[in-house]
Amino acid sequence: MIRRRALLQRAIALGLISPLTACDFDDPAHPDLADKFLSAMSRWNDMVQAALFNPHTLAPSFRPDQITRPPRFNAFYDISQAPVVSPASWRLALSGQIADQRPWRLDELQALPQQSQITQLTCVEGWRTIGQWAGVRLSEFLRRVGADLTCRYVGFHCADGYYTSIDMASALHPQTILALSFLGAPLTPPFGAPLRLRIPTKLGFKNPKSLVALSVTNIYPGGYWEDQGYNWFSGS
Ligand SMILES: Nc1nc2c(c(=O)[nH]1)N[C@H]1C(S)=C(S)[C@@H](COP(=O)(O)O)O[C@H]1N2
Ligand SMILES: [Mo]
Repeated sequence: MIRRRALLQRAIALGLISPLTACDFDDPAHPDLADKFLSAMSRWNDMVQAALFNPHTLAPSFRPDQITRPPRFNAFYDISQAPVVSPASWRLALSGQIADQRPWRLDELQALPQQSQITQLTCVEGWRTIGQWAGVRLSEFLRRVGADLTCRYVGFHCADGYYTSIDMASALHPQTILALSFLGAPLTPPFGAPLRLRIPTKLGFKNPKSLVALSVTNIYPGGYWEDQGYNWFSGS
């Protein structure tokens, strides 16, 4: 809060906002001012969150009896509209700063070492579910394909057109996995079949389902909700 106030005061001193009253944010002469200010604050917030991020701090784990049943679905559409992907023809496309960009098949991912976790998924809408996901550590996958781990972003695209991106430090976190299964069985279509990102250090919308493409890049990839104003880092 102190850093935010300092930023605000600097902005006023620079004449970026003047005079500072709530009404001026709605000034019809400057319709984008509030939006621009808030998105600048959100980007500032990203920097602070990234600086505070501890790559060794684990998100809480839960006991099997704490798992939420049935699991709760969420997407930008109704559950009946969830994409159904054929596992046999599915491929994960790779692009950006990755040495080996050969697309990956499902059986190849299944053959890699799997990590299981019972963690909580928290949606910005204000609900949480506890589930058990298993899959390949993203850090392990990125090393295997020769990704440039000094890049800033890992971006994801999904079968339903959804997309999002995360910072490299969070991508390399030990609990960040490319999940293939839920409760010991392969993922089902509404919950991200055949492959989803599971990242318990970030909010639900940073957990893209039904992945079709992954990229490693220094160009800010944004995201479906992020581009509509949700805070990009959205993590701990
Ligand atoms: N492909 C895709 N992934 C997505 C979404 C989506 O609309 N499409 N919604 C996100 C949001 S907002 C949440 S809260 C979680 C919900 O995951 P769940 O359905 O497994 O609970 O998925 C995230 N991943
Ligand atoms: Mo969400």
